[in-house]
Amino acid sequence: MPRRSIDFPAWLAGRVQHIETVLDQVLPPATTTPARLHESMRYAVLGGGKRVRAALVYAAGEASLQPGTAASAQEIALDHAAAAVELIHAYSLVHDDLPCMDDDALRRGRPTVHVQFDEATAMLAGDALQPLAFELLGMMPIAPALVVQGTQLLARSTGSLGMVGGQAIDCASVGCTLTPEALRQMHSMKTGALLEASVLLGGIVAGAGSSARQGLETYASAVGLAFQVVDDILDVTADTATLGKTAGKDAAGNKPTYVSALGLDGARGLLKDLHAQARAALLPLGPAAAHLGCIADYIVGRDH
Ligand code: GRG
Repeated sequence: MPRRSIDFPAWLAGRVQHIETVLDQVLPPATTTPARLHESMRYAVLGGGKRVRAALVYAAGEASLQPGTAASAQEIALDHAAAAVELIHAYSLVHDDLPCMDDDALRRGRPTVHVQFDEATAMLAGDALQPLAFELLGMMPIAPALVVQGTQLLARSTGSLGMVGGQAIDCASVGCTLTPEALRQMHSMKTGALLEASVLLGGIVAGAGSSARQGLETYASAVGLAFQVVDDILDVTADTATLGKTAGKDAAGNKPTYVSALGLDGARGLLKDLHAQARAALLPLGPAAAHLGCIADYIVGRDH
């Protein structure tokens, strides 16, 4: 696709600022009973984050917009969809950080929710963020058939056949060596499914036709996987102490990663291929998909 001259950093900063406002508005006020639960939900969601998933919703929406549809209704629906994927993402991070999972004390440079509040509150915060996401989808002011499609997509992508299933495989694989294919399946469910759903949700909300959806699907699956490959590369390149790690395990010697399965050069090669696949899939969508192309560049080139 010929690269349009666009100011992507300014677009992204604008979208990030916008979704922060939307999230602030859709979350219950910290003063509403039960106040501690609402405070913890707000803490989990509003504490920073790159907002990649929201940006994917907006960019896919732009790429798929159908002439003649009421712009304001579509904008509201995209806001709801973008907020929904960020709420689900926040819930997954809160639960992933719990002592029964990764037992992490820091997230986004601050104490994790169970450290800042307590374990039961963190569990409930995640539990409450998830239905709030689906409530937002249910309130999208677009054709009911599209609301149903979007809701089903997000439910499927985040359940046992998607994100939660991927997490279950990840938990079960601690201490094991996974083949590159098994690793791909685990990550495409655990991390890729929500990233993919973000792209497809943007397309659905904006009324994308079947050929546009096909391009979005190919783009989304390449970008979803690329995100995890970058994460694994960053784990190693940001930590020289990992040089002696065991094949198939992460820096802590526990979890399988792309670097441990393919080596650093192999992982970088895979990343290059995925980037090219994502870019090529956007060609039929034309210049309207420029921001999606830039997000692929951003994901591949990110350093945190
Ligand atoms: C516990 C239900 C449940 C699911 C957990 C996605 C997931 C499944 C856990 C996240 C664990 C993790 C750190 C995975 C690595 C890749 C990843 C999703 C990183 C965090 O996403 P970013 O970088 O985070 O988009 P920000 O903070 O920018 O939103």
